[in-house]
Amino acid sequence: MSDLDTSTSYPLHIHHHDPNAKYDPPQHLIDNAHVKSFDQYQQLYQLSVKDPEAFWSKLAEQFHWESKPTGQFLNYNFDIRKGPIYIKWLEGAKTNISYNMLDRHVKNELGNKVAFYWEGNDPGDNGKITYNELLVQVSKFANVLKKLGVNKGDRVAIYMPMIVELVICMLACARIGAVHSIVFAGFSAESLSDRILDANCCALVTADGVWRGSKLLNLKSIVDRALEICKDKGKPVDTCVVVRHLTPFENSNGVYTEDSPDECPVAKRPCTKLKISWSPERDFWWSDLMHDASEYCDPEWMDAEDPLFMLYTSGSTGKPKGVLHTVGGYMLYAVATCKYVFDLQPDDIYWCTADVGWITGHTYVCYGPLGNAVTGIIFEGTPFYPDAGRFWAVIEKYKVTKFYTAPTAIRSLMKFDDSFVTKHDRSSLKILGTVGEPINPEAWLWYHKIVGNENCAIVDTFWQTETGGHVITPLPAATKTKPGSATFPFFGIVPALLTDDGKEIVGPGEGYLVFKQPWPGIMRTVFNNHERFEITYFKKFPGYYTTGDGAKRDEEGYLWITGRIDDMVNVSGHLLSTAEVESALIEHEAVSEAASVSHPHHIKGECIYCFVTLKEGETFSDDLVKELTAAVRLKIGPFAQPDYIQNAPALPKTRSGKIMRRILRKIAVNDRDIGDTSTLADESVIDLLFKLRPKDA
Ligand code: 6R9
Repeated sequence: MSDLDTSTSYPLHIHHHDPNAKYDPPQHLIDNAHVKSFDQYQQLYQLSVKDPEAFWSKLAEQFHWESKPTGQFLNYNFDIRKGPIYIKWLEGAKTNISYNMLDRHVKNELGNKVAFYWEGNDPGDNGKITYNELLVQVSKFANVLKKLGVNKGDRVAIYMPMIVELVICMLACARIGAVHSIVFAGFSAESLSDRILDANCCALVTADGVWRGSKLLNLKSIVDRALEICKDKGKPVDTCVVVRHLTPFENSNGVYTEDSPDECPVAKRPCTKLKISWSPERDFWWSDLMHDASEYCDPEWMDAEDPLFMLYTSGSTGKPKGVLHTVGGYMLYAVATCKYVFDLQPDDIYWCTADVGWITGHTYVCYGPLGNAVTGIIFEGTPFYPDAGRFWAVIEKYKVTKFYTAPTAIRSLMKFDDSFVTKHDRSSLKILGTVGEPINPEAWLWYHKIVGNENCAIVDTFWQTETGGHVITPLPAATKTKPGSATFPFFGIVPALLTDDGKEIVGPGEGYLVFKQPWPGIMRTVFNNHERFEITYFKKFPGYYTTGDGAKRDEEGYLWITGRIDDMVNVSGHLLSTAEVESALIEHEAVSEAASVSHPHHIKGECIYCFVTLKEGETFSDDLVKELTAAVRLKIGPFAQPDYIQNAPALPKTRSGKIMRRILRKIAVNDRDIGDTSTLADESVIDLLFKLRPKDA
């Protein structure tokens, strides 16, 4: 049986509406759109794939380049049989992305435009920053970093909530040529330390704490534990910069105590009693460092192929991969995809709800909107706080025109009465985007009908940390959409569907989704492990970039992503490897073996279902389940918490000892139709495992 059988994982694709029903682009978008028709899309697309240089050099003209490319515009090898994989766009050209996000707009007299509105967790907490002000803050923090000894090429870890300082910090790194490595501030101390160690970061920037909904997170204490681990492993981090976000200004020795003044730095109201500890030789308050930093900082002119940032993504072996993106190509691609897919116009108020700790936040909260000089929103809160109408309240408050969120958020919000949506004025909305996982048609239709009032284009954007930006997506004024389909390739993308033995499927069919040639935003390597890059993405099908997703093409050429075909689980749009979860379980003293698989979940899309085999003499109990759940939360982070853990006295294995996850996926959903079991070493385990399924599963 082929790996492509994902039918058990994706019952969300229930097509009880006509799967070929098509939705026209809204008329109001067309007149002013960058791409006004499907014909125009096709013409531009043909140019983009036949003559990438002609297409991308035109788009590159809007940016400032300190000098021109010295070599070929595009130089690459995608075929591992011919030698090492490499991808180089505009090699030798010099630029700086922070200059292009900020100075360029200020020079074009856009300095007084709002770059970001900041909307805090509490509806009363908000702020804004203009392009002028952002340039000043970025320059100051760039000088701070230099003073702390951060040099071009050094890695800086960032572990921060959704506050403006997060974007300031990213751009400050980019300004001096340091490589930012952002770790989502929901990861545990252990995950954070793993990433700091792998990237060999010289400094860490964080904040004291953050409220997420009604939950308080003491980020500094997590950071303290992470840095403790780094020290224990012989690689101490000397510098930790802390943004004062929640704790009030200090008493005389700079440390907050229970009797410190009681005013929050974010808002004039009583502050959170957050206790933080301080290592004076290592820890610095952001505000102290910024106090006398100079407002001018010349950008470091970077080669287009110099690294810009790295971002960890789960790998199927369990160890996360440091995906590396470079300055020139990523800038071109982030800015172009954002412009075309959201059809950005000068007066847009653009809101991407993703956390900057994920790639969607990198590209579509920070670099994409800034590069297009639009006004964005940085949102610290959650969709449910103070109530399930928060998204729509924020849309009303700022008159948001382009909105981008995840299917998991849509599914969890559609459970509530529609009045949570409809009581807010959403007439400003024009385009609604989704990303992170396949969107089921029911959720798509609710988004279109209830949120969009049938007046907005829906863009279902398929892409990956590795692709840097959208790769399969509709264009809002050009593409007729079908609910659940990511439709057609973006400019420069040549998709193909392959059979298990690597043959291209022409016309309708289902197969492995691969890409045939590079686009500017594709990752360049796995940090410090180029071999892993080649093996993961270029080995299975030589000559192609392999996404790891399956897809099908219908009679009209529309592409429908069917989901991961490797051992990955997509929980609420966050990719996790099953191996990562298993290794957290196995660390528990009662566990001898563990296997985890994806299980469908009506809100999260997928969740984690675990099978654990206990050591001799151990007994399975509710308490043990609680402990194991806590172990995964602690090791990876709360979002990775399994929904089901079942007792498995034995696991179904092949004769060579490989766990047959395909069978475990069936058991997890109580599907007795398990297919071929001829390679199983012991068939009796199957019945036993069905019997031991948890009652609530
Ligand atoms: C941007 C992002 C990548 C994986 C990807 C795929 C899934 C993302 C999707 C989608 C169906 C969409 N995915 N967008 N599946 N339709 N519109 O999410 O990056 O965190 O690296 O995840 O997410 O499985 O391979 P990342």
